[in-house]
Amino acid sequence: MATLILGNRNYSSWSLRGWLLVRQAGIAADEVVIPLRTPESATLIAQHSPSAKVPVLIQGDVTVWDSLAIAEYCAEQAPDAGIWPADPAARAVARSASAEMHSGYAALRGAWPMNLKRKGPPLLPAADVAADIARIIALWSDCRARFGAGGAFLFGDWSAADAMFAPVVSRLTSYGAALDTDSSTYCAAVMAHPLMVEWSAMAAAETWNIAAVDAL
Ligand SMILES: N[C@@H](CCC(=O)N[C@@H](CS)C(=O)NCC(=O)O)C(=O)O
Repeated sequence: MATLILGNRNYSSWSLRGWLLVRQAGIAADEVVIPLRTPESATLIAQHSPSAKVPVLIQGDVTVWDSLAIAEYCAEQAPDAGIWPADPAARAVARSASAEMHSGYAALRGAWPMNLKRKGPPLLPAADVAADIARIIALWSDCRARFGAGGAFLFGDWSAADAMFAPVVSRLTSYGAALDTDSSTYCAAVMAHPLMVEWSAMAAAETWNIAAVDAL
């Protein structure tokens, strides 16, 4: 049995990615949830993670401590799980999109932290956040147009690219971003995916609160 170390499900965007990937791969894992932004968080996470960040997947003597690395590990462990699209061209674009997500959109991530339980009114994005959202929408539209015909997700069937963007989908949904019909339909499909529904229900049941995030 593997172990998956996660942050609070309501707030930990990177953890959501890791969890979606591990579940898609069908890797059986005990889950350890560490609440973020408490005085003990860093010490508790550092007991498992060389980077002191979550998510971390531990399987036997292998430790994988980054969500994109977890995607690749899951793809190797479960080659038939569809972690990456089967078509090489689609796969190359899916990896590019995932890497862009992994290292980009700092304005959006900073201004609109993930908060699945958010019930506040829609927020108007500042210019730098709006620019990130515009780029994301253009990227989604390109993936869907070129590779999405077989299903509701970026490359048709659910893949690592959808897992990587799932926290952004949650942010655009919970902060009420104005979206075109196609992006809105894609976001609804992601939020309705059974794994997202399962994660969201667990997030809703959490009692930890991060006041600074809840105030947004
Ligand atoms: N590049 C890492 C980033 C992970 C990351 O920044 N995780 C945040 C939580 S979402 C974290 O562990 N923060 C540590 C803390 O808040 O103490 C990944 O993709 O897994």
